[in-house]
Amino acid sequence: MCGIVAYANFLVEKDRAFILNTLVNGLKRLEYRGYDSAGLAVDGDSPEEVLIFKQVGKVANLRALIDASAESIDMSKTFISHTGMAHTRWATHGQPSNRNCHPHRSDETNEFTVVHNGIVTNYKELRTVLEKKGFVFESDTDTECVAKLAKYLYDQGKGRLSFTALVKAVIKELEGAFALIFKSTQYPNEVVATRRGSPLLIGVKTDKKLKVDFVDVEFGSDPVSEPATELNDEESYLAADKTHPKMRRTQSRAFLSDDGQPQPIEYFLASDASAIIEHTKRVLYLEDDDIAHISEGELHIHRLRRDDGVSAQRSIMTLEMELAQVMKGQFKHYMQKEIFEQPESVVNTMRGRVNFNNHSITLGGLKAYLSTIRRCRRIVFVACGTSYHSALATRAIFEELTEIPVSVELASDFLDRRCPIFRDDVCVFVSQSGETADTILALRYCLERGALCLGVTNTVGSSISRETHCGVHINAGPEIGVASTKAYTSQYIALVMMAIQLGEDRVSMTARRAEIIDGLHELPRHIKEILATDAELRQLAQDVLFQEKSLLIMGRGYQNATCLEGALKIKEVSYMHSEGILAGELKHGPLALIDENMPVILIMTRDSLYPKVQSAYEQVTARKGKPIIIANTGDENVASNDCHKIWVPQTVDCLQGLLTIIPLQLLSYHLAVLAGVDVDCPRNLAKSVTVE
Ligand code: UD2
Ligand code: GLU
Ligand code: MG
Repeated sequence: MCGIVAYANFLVEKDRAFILNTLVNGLKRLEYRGYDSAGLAVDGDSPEEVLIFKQVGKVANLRALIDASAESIDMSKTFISHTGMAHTRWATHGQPSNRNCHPHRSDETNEFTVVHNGIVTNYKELRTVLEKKGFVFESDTDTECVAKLAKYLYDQGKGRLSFTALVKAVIKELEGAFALIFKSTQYPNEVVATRRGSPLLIGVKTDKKLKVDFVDVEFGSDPVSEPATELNDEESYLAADKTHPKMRRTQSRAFLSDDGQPQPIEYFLASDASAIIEHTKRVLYLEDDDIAHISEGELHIHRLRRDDGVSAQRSIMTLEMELAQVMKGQFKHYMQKEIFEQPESVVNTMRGRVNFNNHSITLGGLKAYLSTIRRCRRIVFVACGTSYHSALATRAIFEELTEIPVSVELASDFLDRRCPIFRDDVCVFVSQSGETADTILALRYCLERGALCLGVTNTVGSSISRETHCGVHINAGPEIGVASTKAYTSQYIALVMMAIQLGEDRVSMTARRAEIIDGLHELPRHIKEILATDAELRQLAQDVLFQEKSLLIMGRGYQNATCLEGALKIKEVSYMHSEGILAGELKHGPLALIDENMPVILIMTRDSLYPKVQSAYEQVTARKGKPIIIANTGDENVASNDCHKIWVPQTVDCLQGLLTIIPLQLLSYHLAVLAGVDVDCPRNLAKSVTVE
């Protein structure tokens, strides 16, 4: 989820200070993504030695740690060829701490070192197996098992596997998502990079012109699938692979020199282009299950499996973008980037927790507390702002699946009222940062009264995560834009998963739970469909809503929370007044606002309340209002209406709010851009509200 940088020089002499600087500066370029700790690995003075530096907090702290070691290590030592790698971490498994920092290693001699972005979901099983084999783990991370597994398989193969074959064997065992870089004292000056579901690219820097602008993918025979006995055969293919590397290699056409002699070259590997763009603009993006091997100046790309239908060439592209542009990728603002990240972030929230085949959910953080929670008198959600809306959005499904009374409280008001709280209450504190001051105060208040306290947060190691008895990390990755977008959808999903798990002892609701889990499965695809309508939404913002004074967003039932959250997005980033209105309340006041000039968005998706929302539509149009309707794709009744429409795919009622919020996030973003607002840092607001 966070940052990876690696650097390999071949026949280009560099000193240790330069190499360390290159890695640290690369990490600095990735700082904008957010992270909680940083680390790196470079060669020591002999080929058997690897130096690892790790530090919690900012990259500057890592820099300071390295500077402080300048006395004891020779910064001017030069390397003609070398590979080093670095990482910024956003903890998902294990607190942010020095021992959980990457790189992780196979053993005390640092034989294999690894940096990793993502989540290995089967790490527990791997860890158990490796512990049985005698490996002693040093961290709480999922990543460490990758380093240990590499060593285990290396030893199994009696050291005869090529680095590529070894990494192939490693990733065959991994489930989940990863971008990984491997370094090893067994393969000096070599590096292997691989990915599945997490981005990774390779920048190439050489004085020579590349012969061709692509690298051929090598589908050669797959050493790890050879029979195991092969491993023992001295003359085996594998032995030849390592001892006579040149015999087998076909040099990539791109790097062929005229005289066939090796040529000086540098490679920069990174999880995003901003880390390397200052060094080279020629980059190649790896595909899932590519295994890139850099050795002796050559780059070879292999596939995990042969004939899997993936293109046989990786093109080397020239990045034309300037640094500032690259930082946000194709996006102009973090808010926009984070909105568009949602097809992936929602998957990360579910990763390793949802089994779509047998329709079950396991939230590791709640396991030990399930029976206590099920016995509680009521569940009280406490949160502020967007997090409060995520609790509102899931209240009904919580009540339905658990049959426990649920209340949802704004933290400040909860404290003002000094709400009665008892030992048999379960209180759930929702906060993206885990540092929201009002929510923390409410948490301490409930702890004092003996309630069981749960946290739902995006930040491992945050105050709320630490001070609650148990909880769920939403694993949405760092969120930088002040207006919360991907954290909202991830919180929403985390709460739905929680409700499903709490209700799993109710046989009568098995089908309902299965239906919701199927809905969760479709979610990324549905979100992508909506994101694809962005241009239309921008047009709508420009033609219809921009420069209006006010905007009312109406809906009911499951969509009430969407109305409130949508209105919050619009006011916080575009400064336009906006109000979310429960459609059932229209005739009790808000209807007075309606005339032909008042902009209204009405959420009219197909659920049990559809007829009631239709009546709200009638009430509005009868007053000459012209609502923009958010409706389900294919709703002919809405299609025939003479009004602006925003289409969203239909899903299970309790998940529909995950989809209806997306066009509102996009509209608020476009309205903000049109109004010239600094979208990522709207006036008067802070990302994490740590004051009361
Ligand atoms: C957790 C651990 C992981 C491993 C795994 C075992 C972390 C961050 N994750 O992943 O290392 O042990 O379980 O299956 O270490 N928690 C709170 N308050 C909160 C959020 C979480 O107390 O606001 C607790 C939670 O009860 C659990 C731990 O923190 O004990 C980690 O929660 P998680 O959601 O990351 O859990 P999981 O199973 O994904
Ligand atoms: N899951 C790994 C960890 O918690 C990697 C997290 C990341 O992507 O930074 O250490
Ligand atoms: Mg805790």
